[in-house]
Amino acid sequence: MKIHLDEDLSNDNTAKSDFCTDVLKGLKHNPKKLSSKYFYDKQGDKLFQKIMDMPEYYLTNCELDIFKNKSNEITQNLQLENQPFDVIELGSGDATKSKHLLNFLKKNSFDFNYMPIDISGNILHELQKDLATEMPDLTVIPLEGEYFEMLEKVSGISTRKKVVLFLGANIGNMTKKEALQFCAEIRSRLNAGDVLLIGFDLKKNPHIILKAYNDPAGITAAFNLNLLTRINRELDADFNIENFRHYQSYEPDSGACRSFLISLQAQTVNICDEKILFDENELIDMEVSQKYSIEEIAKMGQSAGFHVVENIYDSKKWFVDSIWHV
Ligand code: AVJ
Repeated sequence: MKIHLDEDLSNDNTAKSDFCTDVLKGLKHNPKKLSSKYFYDKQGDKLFQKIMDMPEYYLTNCELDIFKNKSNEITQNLQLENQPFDVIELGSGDATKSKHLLNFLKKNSFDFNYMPIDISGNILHELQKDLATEMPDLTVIPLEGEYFEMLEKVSGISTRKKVVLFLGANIGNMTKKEALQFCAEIRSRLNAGDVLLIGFDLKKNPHIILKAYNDPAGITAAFNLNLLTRINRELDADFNIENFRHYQSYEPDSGACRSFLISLQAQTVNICDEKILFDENELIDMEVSQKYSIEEIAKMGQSAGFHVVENIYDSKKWFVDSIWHV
């Protein structure tokens, strides 16, 4: 049985004006900032794919290593017993990693449905097609929309135990404070017995981290600059991409790996019928990719109201999927 529940939650005009409001608000802020959640248009998806294929970008392979080789260990820590459950994945994308766990669970005859949540209806559609051939026995219930809204929706259609996956170190794009709020927000939508499995990139040799985001081929730079191109196209703006340059930093003590764009000259940019002034060398704060220690992860889980049950590492111990129970 396949149920399709996605719906168009926003028409194009409100989406455009929300984007506009957000961009203008960010660029009027001091220091200027743009949200990395807007990186992922069609070209941005392609560039992120290229990033994941770079030898320097170790994160994907580390987490894939965990799901390929430790799905058994993960399963043992989900306290599944004999009850049916829902595997809910926040930001599933093409589910490259989680597929290994889903396969393991199916092979071991667990009774569960898979509910991928993503803001890209396109990606969900592809995933659904893909899973229909690869895992025909799996019931897939795709949910298109914002994480929290879709979590509420799940509670409306199912009362089964929830196993929530939030992979890929996507939590790294939040500041530590935002990340804690986010986890507490998830916690408030879960019940006793539910589980959150969350992927964190760990603090490690700072050279390794910086190289993953400061690649010599300039793919990460293109990924950042692509947001200006997107703003030009979607918000009738006139950024001259050549007048901006990517700068990456990593602070080993705080664990913040940060992307900036530097304005190479004093310039004015028109966006949504407004003028935004840039000084020479003025920065746009583009993205944080926060790295954590195991202690910081444990503290965050507890502060958000979870029991931190287990940490599953890749073979290099560079990445962790942390399992938290309610
Ligand atoms: C998708 C948020 C995990 O921060 O590592 C990769 C995005 N940015 N290179 C990350 C990203 C630059 C990525 N996440």
